[in-house]
Amino acid sequence: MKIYFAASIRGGRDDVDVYRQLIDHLNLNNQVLTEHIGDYSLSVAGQNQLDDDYICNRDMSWLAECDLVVAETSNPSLGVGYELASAERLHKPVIILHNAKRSQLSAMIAGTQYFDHIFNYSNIAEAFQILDRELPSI
Ligand code: 6IA
Repeated sequence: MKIYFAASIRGGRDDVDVYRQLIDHLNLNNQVLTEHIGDYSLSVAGQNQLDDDYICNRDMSWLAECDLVVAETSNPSLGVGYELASAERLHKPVIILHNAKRSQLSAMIAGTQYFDHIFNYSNIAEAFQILDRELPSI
């Protein structure tokens, strides 16, 4: 299965270690199209020379191609919110992982009926368990 993993970049990179572990876990039996989200060297400051049009078009074409979107939403991100709304428009299955100890999920996501696979987790082992339980039924 091709998975579009979405998580914060310019919204803040505090959770990059969690993103890396989730991507590695998903990649065991799937293909994550957006592996760069877990790249430690991808800093907020290092983003400025990149062509935003190119990034946005490439990501939207990956989103159209994927079989599933997995979003880690604990660090609020405008880009992830846009990707989630785009996933709904494209009728893509979506799994949202949120660590409630870190933040409260936006009402615009929690209150959208399309997003009916929202899971709170408190540690990485729990997040792996949720993915292993949910992915086979996608
Ligand atoms: O608003 P944010 O930057 O936090 O939005 C993050 C989301 O937008 C992620 O889920 C990504 O899919 C997408 N995104 C934002 N910036 C990039 C990006 N920058 N590359 C790919 N997707 C991005 C350049 C990185 C590259 C040179 C390795």
